[in-house]
Amino acid sequence: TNREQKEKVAKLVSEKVSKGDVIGVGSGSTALLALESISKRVKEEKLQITAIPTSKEAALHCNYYDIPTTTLLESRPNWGFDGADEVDEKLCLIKGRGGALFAEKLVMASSSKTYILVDESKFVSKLGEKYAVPIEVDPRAIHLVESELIKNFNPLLVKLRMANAKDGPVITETGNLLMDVKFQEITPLMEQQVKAIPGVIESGLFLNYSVEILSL
Ligand code: DER
Repeated sequence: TNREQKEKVAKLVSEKVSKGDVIGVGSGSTALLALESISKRVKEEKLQITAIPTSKEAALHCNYYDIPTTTLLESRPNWGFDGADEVDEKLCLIKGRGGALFAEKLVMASSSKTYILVDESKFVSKLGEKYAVPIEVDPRAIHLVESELIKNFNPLLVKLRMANAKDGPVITETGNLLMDVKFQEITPLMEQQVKAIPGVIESGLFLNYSVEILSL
């Protein structure tokens, strides 16, 4: 089953842990399974690690598993792990379904290596074929960003991400909004082209990071 597969990958990650590591902890369900298996090893072998969580969700999970946390202000990860929505053969990723992409990219960019935990459903031949790309935007910029995206990329769809458990749009941990954009095509320069639009805080295009895929 999917859960067995995820547990296998999660176990793979816990073997990467060394005593004293500072580890970037990703967000999402697969990263949570990895954290669970890491916490078991930490307890058994008293490994004394510190986590840098990429969301309040991840921070709460570190707390639940008694893993001490720090932040990028005071520390820097030796390595990290995270999930992804899509992975292509050039190891380019789409992330951000969970809405934590700003901190996830910050922690990934700060780590020398990030293990990306994915089951086979995440592999694509063409990035963007399954998932829209989340773009985190300052609320004042949503109309500007929408018109710039349409002008520059002629996307198939641009949608403001609406909340389920509250009225109105999802508000991210940096206090911004998310637009989910279905692009016709994703090219190598698009991560920086999207970022260059005034008001864009971050995008879910992770096109050139030191990642190693741990797949099932
Ligand atoms: O939102 C994110 O970037 C998460 O890492 C997501 O892409 C993967 O979540 P999952 O492990 O629950 O599929």
